[in-house]
Amino acid sequence: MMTVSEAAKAFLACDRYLILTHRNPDGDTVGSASAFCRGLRALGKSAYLYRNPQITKTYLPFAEPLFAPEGYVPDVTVAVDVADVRMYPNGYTGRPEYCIDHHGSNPGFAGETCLMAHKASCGEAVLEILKAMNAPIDGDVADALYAAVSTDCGAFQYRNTTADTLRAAAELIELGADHVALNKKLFRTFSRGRLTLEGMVYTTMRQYRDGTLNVAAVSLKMLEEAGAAEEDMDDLASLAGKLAGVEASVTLREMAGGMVKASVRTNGNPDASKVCAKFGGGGHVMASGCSMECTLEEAEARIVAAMLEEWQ
Ligand SMILES: [Mn+2]
Repeated sequence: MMTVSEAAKAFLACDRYLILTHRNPDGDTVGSASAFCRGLRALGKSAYLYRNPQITKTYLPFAEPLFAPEGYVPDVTVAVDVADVRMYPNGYTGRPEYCIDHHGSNPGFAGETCLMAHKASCGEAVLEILKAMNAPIDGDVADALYAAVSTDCGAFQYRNTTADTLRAAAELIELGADHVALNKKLFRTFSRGRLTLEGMVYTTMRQYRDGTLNVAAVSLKMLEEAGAAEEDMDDLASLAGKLAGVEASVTLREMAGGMVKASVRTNGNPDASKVCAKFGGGGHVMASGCSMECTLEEAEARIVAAMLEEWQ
């Protein structure tokens, strides 16, 4: 494990960088990678991003101008926000020399890791490292880091948000991040397909246990009728938890091939990871997932029974 100053020293000593984002890329990995890449360039280094084919429309503007050209040969590869080798981006087969991360579960797969598990986002770790390197931080770097920080803490609403998260955001605004435009783009703008689908979810969700358990079931037919694409599915599992009186929620999503994916969210009771373990899944006490091979109706009956059984 490297400290921030050890990481800064190591990064100042290298010259040609390739930066890796993770599989199913989110705002934190893309924003962190983009900012780190631009910061390294401002220090006179050569730096590019691995061409992660899964980056969606929302985050592509941060990444695309920095994608490595065909045949680029780096001296070092740095993974950012990559929690595990299973999270390597599609097509990547190497082993990164360095990793900057904030996932406490990171097993240290890279040569050296700077792990800041107390941070809500990897973006906050990158900000500290860039400052320790005395890298110039311009508006583009600040924008990318603000996107990273704000998306990983759900616009400063998730439980991982701390006073330090807000201080990092404040610092980024002072450094030129356009937080008003970014908040609008990242949190207040949705496709017609997404809004139509949300309407369907809200009007079809069902309550159990005197309204303390809420279940939303999303069928393939609903997706088609709503005109919703894969990129419209972000954070779908948070909708069912918004109903007043709800203590736990389940979001079921019908997948192609007869599978149903379940996302369970609770206040801690029942233990979501125990519920999902019954179906071969897992995760955290308050947020877990699992898959079942059955119809949506069967999945709902099974998971509701499992929830009631685990509920203290
Ligand atoms: Mn992250």
